[in-house]
Amino acid sequence: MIQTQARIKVAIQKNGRLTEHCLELLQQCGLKYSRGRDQLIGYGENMPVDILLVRDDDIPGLVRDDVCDLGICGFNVLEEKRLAFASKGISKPFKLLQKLDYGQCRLAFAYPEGSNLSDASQLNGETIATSYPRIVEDYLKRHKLKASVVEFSGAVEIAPSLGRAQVICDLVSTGATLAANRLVEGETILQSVACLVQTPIDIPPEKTEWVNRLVERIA
Ligand code: PRT
Ligand code: ZN
Repeated sequence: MIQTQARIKVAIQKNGRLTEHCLELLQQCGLKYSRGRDQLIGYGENMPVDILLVRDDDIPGLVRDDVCDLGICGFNVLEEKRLAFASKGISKPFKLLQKLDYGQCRLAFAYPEGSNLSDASQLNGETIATSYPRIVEDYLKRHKLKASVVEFSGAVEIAPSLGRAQVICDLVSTGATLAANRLVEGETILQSVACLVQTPIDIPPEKTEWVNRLVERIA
């Protein structure tokens, strides 16, 4: 391992859809790392770069707080967290460096099959279930629609059959999950892909060379 005080930390998803892609990308950048079983840090052996494995939802905050220099997560998560930071008066919580070529999906409304709802313009007075309440509320505000938003942390597709909401807004890639839950896809409100972000805090000079090198290699 290269011994230096100035090790770069890159946060990636611990266990999910983006994990393998992120590890592969870092390996393609030439990074060799060692990681014990169940360890949440991979230590770079040939570069002063360590990998932190965390939940994707924690990545924007770790980058914003400069705990990690770089992070990779979905644009959907970044945008939801950006709006959360903005509501607390914190602007520019991270620098979006690059969109990557994996993790493609869209955040879209979906309506129960056979319902009289089929279009976002009909959303006034309805209840929408989503894991992305801030993005949905922002959309409603921009389109001057008044609907209630109820937050689900997962399995959003079940909300209409539970009677909890008439409409959902969730991530879609193939559409198979919507079909299996007898939901019909509507408007896309956000296109998403995995993104590389950097802390908004100035990178100290002893780290800049390796941060730049890594960012260039990823590009
Ligand atoms: O544990 P952790 O919090 O880290 O993981 P997570 O469960 O929040 O995220 P994970 O691993 O499911 O997804 C990570 C990221 O992958 C997301 O934030 C997106 O940026 C991206 N991604 C790409 C997707 C999908 N495609 C996707 N299809 N994330 C989720 N889905 C889900 C969707 O929510 C729905 O339940 O897959 C289902 C729909 O898929 P289709 O193919 O049936 O349409
Ligand atoms: Zn998550």
